[in-house]
Amino acid sequence: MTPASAPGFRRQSSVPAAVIDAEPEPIAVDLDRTALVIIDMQRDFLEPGGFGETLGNDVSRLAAAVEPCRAVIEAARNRGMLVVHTREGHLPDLSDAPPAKVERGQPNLRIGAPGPMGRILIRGEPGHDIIPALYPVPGEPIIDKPGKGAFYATGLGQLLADKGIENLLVCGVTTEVCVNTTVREANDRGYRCIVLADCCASYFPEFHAAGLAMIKAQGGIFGWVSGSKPVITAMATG
Ligand code: C5J
Repeated sequence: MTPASAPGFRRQSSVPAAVIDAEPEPIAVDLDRTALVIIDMQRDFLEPGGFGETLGNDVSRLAAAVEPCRAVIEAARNRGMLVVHTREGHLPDLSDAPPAKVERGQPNLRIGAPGPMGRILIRGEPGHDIIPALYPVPGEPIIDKPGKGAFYATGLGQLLADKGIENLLVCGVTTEVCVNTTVREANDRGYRCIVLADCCASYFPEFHAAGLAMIKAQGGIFGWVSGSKPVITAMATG
């Protein structure tokens, strides 16, 4: 990318409205320029019979994030904050799925194979959709993404630019895969990313912990780590 086509970096608006308790240190943000991004809270990852389980994972490990996500989404809606949902998945003909991604594991358990909730990780199938407890309300954008990061091959960057967003509150699954990838993409694009620890989850508790530790290490190398309660408090008062 040439400098002329590089994105314009967002500067913090002059009067940050709220301070969110976070690690490695509290962060002041203008909540009017902040979006809540819920990553891949899909049936394929959270429910038995989906992609997560076909990979051999214990999907019950992701359940802990559902109620904190629900509470933060409710607070964001009450405040009028932009809430964006993402879904990982592919077109029915797999034309957007790299063979290197598809050709892993047993053929009957791969992306596109039939499963109890339809074809695994395919757009339009029941398993691809967001779990009922966190279902978007009309008007909330849903970003369908073929990759792990929410910016790659999607309209997310344009959507956020159009809305004047500078900061992202990031929730979802899994902490070390799609949450981490999205935060790294967003950080490079100039967004302040605050990851809500209890609103994220992994099939591997040690990867959840490491995924959060990586973000906040070295003075917050990719972003900040907070939780649902400090963020809800900030939304109510900021
Ligand atoms: C994975 C995701 N883990 N949403 N996807 O394959 O993290």
